[in-house]
Amino acid sequence: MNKDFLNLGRQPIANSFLSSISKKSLKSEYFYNLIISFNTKSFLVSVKKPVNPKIQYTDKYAHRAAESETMRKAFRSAALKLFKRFKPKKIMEIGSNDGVFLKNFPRQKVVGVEPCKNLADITKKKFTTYPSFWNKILAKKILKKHSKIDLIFSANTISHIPNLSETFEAVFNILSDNGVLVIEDPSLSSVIKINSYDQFYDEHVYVFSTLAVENVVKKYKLRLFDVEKIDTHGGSLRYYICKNNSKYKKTKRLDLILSEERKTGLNNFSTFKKFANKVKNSKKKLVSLLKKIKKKNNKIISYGATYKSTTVFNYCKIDNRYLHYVTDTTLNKQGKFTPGTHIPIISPEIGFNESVDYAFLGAWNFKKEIINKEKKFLKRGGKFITHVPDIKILTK
Ligand code: JHZ
Repeated sequence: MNKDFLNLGRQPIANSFLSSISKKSLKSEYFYNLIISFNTKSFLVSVKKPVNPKIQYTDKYAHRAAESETMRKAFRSAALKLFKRFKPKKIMEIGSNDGVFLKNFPRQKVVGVEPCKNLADITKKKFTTYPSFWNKILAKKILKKHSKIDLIFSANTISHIPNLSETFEAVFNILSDNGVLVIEDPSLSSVIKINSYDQFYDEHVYVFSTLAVENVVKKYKLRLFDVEKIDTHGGSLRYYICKNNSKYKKTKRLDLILSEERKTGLNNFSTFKKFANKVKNSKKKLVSLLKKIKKKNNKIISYGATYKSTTVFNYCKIDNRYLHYVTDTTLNKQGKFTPGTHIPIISPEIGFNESVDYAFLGAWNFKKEIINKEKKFLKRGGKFITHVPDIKILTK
């Protein structure tokens, strides 16, 4: 049974950065209600009514995984580690984005799957890329040209696909007998612990726990045999999944993480009700802090036009009454406006200057990288504001 625990209100598509805020374009802006539910049987946490993927993953898709140094390094080290452990002959990535993971392997060994045409167009020059959604029809098509796959990697993508049966059945069909599916996604345990409610938005149809992944894959003749904690995106998990009859044994760290999650209460609805109360408090505190700063005539901007901040801004109703603009290094976000709240997005070269007093860390998951890069800002008295894990002002 699905039980709702969090209502984040009326939200736009997190990646629908607007090119203009003319009456016409505002009229066509799409909104939906972002309600989060918990399944008392499988322990799966999901968006109650997922948005149609066809309006999310278009040829204007904004996110570039290679945009941060942290992620470039993380994907390189994942690639080397997985290659050493599984020695795959054929590697496929579901959601290959700008190729930041697959570019670490020889091109003849890899296949990319990427439904956003603008991204697939970039990588098809470097390796075979199918510009399609992942499903059984595509798996069949790939198998006509390639051998079965020994390593399927998918970072921040499986949690985005509403239809889990289609996803895992297609994986089963294309995976070699001792092949491994490796999934990385933000961990539910971290979301609860650090109150990062902004990990909930339209694309994150699921925020997985190990408990839920173990239950879900069982239905598709697959088996979770290992899991690993990783630092990315504020705390993620890397799940290792194989076919039921394959050679891999369940690891000790999987048992350990499963029991940690039971202790955290990820199998218990009351945990999520408590979390929802913390989220409401976080909203109150953030808005009151911004109001206080504005009263003193200080200039506040936001650092990083993340999808996550779409949730924060729309849930807390933060618009350009509070924030002058948002800075972001991604070229195709610059010159646009934030979804739902319509705050201008500009490049850091232009916007991150002497006039800024406070910067809200939209990209809080890159706090270390950003603080390291923006020492001058802090030195001259500039301050960062973060809402994770608590509302806090960060000074030098
Ligand atoms: P970042 C996206 O979410 C979408 P977002 C997606 N659904 C998902 O699951 C996660 O990624 C993984 C900018 N930036 O990675 C670059 C600076 O401007 O937290 C990015 O636009 N300066 C697929 O959008 C944004 O911030 C910097 O110094 O929440 C970060 O976005 C740095 C480090 C980043 O993901």
